[in-house]
Amino acid sequence: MTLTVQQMREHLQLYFVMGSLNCIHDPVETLASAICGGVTMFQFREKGKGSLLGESRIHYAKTLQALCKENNIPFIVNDDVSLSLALDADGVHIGQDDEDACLVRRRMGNKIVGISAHTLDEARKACEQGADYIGVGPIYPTSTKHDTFPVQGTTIIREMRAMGIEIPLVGIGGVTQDNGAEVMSAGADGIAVISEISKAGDVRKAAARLKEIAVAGGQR
Ligand code: TZP
Ligand code: IFP
Ligand code: MG
Repeated sequence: MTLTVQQMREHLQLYFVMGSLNCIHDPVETLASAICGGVTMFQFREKGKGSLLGESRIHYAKTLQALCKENNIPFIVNDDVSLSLALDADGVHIGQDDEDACLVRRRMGNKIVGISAHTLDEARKACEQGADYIGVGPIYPTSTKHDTFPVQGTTIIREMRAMGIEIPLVGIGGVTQDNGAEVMSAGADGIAVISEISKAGDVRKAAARLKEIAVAGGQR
């Protein structure tokens, strides 16, 4: 899958990140409902104490990947380049502490490589290293990830855009139906969420509402 920058921006509109531990409903049903609601990209982020391991992790990943494939939604693997390649996934998302980004770009060929960036310098470096998009956050307080960078608010997105960072960008961390519009108007191409979808009583409805917010807020 080789995407244009414009297609990348469109896929980022509503980026659903999920692990089985984040779900209050069955994870496969959660993703299916989220897709019905309109998510545009998916990240397999199966991590933490009690997450699936070994064969069951692979089987589960393949089930979610098949669901994404049927719906033309890029399936991105968090952290694990080898798993992404083994599954022939659409890409990988790496943080600043993961494998060297230039090496990851080489290993992934022209597949999607997303990088977490917390500062202007990290954003510039991610661009040089060949990232297809960056994830910026946490924008708001979140209880989903504990080892996060300090909360930055939407200012960091505005600053990156003002300083000429044009790369496709999503805001992540505590993004909800109430604040998603602020993330978009700061200059993001999309919003990335875990719990606002994975812990919603009505998953499809939550995703549909977030999608409307992302589409209405798109600036480029
Ligand atoms: N990276 C920065 S914040 C975060 C990740 C993976 C967690 C986002 O989860 P939520 O539930 O959408 O706040
Ligand atoms: N950003 C993103 C993304 N995913 C992560 N796992 C992360 C930061 C820590 F949504 F892809 F941008
Ligand atoms: Mg990581």
